Amino acid sequence: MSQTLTESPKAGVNLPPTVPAPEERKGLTKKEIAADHPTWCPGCGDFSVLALYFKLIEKRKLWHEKITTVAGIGCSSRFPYFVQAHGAHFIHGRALPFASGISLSRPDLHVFVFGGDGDAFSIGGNHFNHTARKNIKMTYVVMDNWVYGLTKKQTSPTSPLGFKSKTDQWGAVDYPINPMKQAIAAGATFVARTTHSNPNHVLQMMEAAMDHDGFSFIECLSECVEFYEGAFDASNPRKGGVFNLVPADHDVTDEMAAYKLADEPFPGRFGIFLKKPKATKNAKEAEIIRAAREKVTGLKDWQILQKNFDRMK
Ligand SMILES: Cc1ncc(C[n+]2csc(CCOP(=O)(O)OP(=O)(O)O)c2C)c(N)n1
Ligand code: SF4
Ligand SMILES: [Mg+2]
Repeated sequence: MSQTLTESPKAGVNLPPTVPAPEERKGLTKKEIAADHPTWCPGCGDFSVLALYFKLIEKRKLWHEKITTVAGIGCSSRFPYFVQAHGAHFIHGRALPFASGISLSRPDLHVFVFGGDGDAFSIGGNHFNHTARKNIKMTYVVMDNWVYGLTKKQTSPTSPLGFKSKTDQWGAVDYPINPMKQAIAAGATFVARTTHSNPNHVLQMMEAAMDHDGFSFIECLSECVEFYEGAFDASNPRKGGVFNLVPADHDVTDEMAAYKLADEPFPGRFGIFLKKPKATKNAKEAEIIRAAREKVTGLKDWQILQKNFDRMK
């Protein structure tokens, strides 16, 4: 479902008279979509991701009632608090099942999920795999800072070996997961990588993800200046690092080629690694519902119930 939302499914029919007709309706401005003042530490990478989400909403003329912003728990997961639209700050690691319900029941909405590396790959790791394999339409942005920020510096599943934290005083000994490999292997149909330090690129990736019909995943490096300062310097040209794009001749439908890109050592590549068409669970469920409804066309509710009881005899 493309989200160039310049029209309402109820265009001109059920809108209350105070709401202008769709053609007169202007897109939201940042001022209208920004809610509370973000409570992140000054300099946190998450500010950049939020600002670009506002920009996306402005640019693509998404209206309040067409956006759902969902998150779990963590610094990054505070995201929905700061967006003046419908959304949910849900249980730690459980943002994806909650968002799946929204996506499957309201195909007219675009569902955005934001969260951290702990939320996505520790406690929520199971849900990540299953949402990806089901190809449920939504955009999931993991703001990866390689640490648990909210709980003040524990090792996360993406922390590199040797990272000293409150849970690994002598340095992390567990091998980190690679979010891009994980997403590709789990069956995500859109997999991209970006970094908070390149705003234009973040916006580009979010737009492309939003337009993808399926589960779109973005790993966005987002520095925790409090507990992992300098983690991503090697990917930031302003800090002496390199920002290498996915090669122009990369075939985004080639899963093996995407996996190879994901295997490059840090700072790796930035851009769209994988994008392939595949039927969504949304489309499959819609078909099941359509076929079930067809079977009972013209029947009254009590006749449908009677049919069910007859079948149980
Ligand atoms: C069920 C449950 N377990 C543990 C916690 C404690 N907790 C809150 S946030 C968090 C991890 C946050 O790390 P991450 O998801 O990477 O987000 P960040 O703060 O780094 O953005 C943990 C362990 C919790 N709130 N609920
Ligand atoms: S603790 Fe880290 S992740 Fe959390 S708001 Fe501060 S800088 Fe950002
Ligand atoms: Mg984190």
